[in-house]
Amino acid sequence: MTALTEDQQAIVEAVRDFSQSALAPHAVEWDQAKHFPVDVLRQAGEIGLGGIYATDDVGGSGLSRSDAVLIFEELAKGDTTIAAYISIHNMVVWMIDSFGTEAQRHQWVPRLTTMEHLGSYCLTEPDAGSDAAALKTSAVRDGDEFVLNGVKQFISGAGTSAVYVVMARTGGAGPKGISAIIVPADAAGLSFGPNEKKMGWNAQPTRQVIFDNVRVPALNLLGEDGGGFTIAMKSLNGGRVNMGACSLGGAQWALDQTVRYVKERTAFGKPLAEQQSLVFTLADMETELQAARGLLHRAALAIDNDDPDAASLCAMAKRFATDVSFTAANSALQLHGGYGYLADYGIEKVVRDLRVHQILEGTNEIMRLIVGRALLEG
Ligand code: FAD
Ligand code: 2MC
Repeated sequence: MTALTEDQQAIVEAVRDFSQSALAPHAVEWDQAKHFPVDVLRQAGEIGLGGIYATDDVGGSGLSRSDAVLIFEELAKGDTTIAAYISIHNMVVWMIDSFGTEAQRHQWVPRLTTMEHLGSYCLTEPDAGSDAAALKTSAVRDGDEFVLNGVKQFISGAGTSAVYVVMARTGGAGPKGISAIIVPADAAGLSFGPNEKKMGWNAQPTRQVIFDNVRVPALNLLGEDGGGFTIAMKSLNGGRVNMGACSLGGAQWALDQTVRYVKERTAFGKPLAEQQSLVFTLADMETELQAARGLLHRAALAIDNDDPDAASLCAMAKRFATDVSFTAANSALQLHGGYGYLADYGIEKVVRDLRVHQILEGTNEIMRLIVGRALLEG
């Protein structure tokens, strides 16, 4: 990774201020209370985090994906769960901003960029997760409306979000039969399952989104009929890099805590920092996090440059960053001994939060599938 520009340094400092003052002091409490801090998300919107790479005529910040990696690492140092939700919200905003008509962009995006309205990304179904192109939720054209039926599973922000971008089947089997449709929360026939009980990510809700003859105007079709799978995948490329950056931020925070801790904690008459085996662990953590940072920035640049190998690089970066960050966070817990296992220290929360990054936005097995296919086809 090259040195930051002056603008990037200013962005990092502003986001760090927000993350350390508005997120970090509350992260443990929100996790325990399973509280989704919508008011704090609105504050994030006020400093431009609701539309990080959306265009400015609809309130976006117009930043690059490379800037976004820096932003998500800083946010995640304060609260990995909230950082990750802000990434999902940005995926939704980017989809409407990039593939929407002028009318759609102006109708939906301005209230999303301020985060007055929150967004949810609806791809996964109870029977279609990794094999996303097998999704069954249908959207049938009836005059100037679509009628949606089906169930989306594990939807982040569901029940609180105002705007749902839903990948639904408007045509035949496979990816080309899928379209992206904007569904507002107040559409009749739309309902939500209970908030799932989870290992981590407790400060944001995860629910089913249920469509029972939900009618929306045909004008809510995003992009072309049959183009929804490609839109969803392009959005995921950026989401995967952001999720890697959220992992990195959480793990970097845990490493920083651990460096401090081993200097203070004594055992066998000297600080833990004088045990060479522990220093080697810290050195490996630092090395792997630096490698992840480099790969994430390489992948973000590939999106910024519209490189043909962007999807593969994003998959590599997501797989690598989420794996090494989870391992580093788990090592941080180990080096804190029994205290690492206590909620007050915040480390066990980061371990729980980072675990799911190896599963969502495409499991790390699917990331290997994407990289492997590109390698063999290239
Ligand atoms: P499956 O696809 O059933 O996979 C099960 C196992 O089999 C995995 O280990 C997988 O890697 C492996 N596997 C499957 N196929 C292959 C293969 N070909 N080769 C090798 N291994 C394979 N989805 C959304 O659309 N929007 C959201 O906002 C959202 N938020 C989420 C939040 C949370 C907390 C969670 C847990 C999930 C969320 N998801 C969301 C869904 C998430 O993307 C899926 O869980 C994920 O893609 C995996 O799908 P699955 O759970 O159906 O697992
Ligand atoms: N970027 C751009 N285009 C892509 C792409 C990507 N990353 N992945 C696939 N495509 C295109 C692909 O090029 C093809 O287009 P075309 O026919 O024009 O060449 C089309 O999409 C179909 O792709 P495949 O033929 O590769 O489809 P297949 O069904 O074999 O595999 C797979 C697709 C497995 C890569 C995809 O289903 C996948 O990514 N699965 C994981 C699902 C996932 O990531 N879910 C995350 C849900 S969101 C979430 O978890 C949140 C927390 C928000």
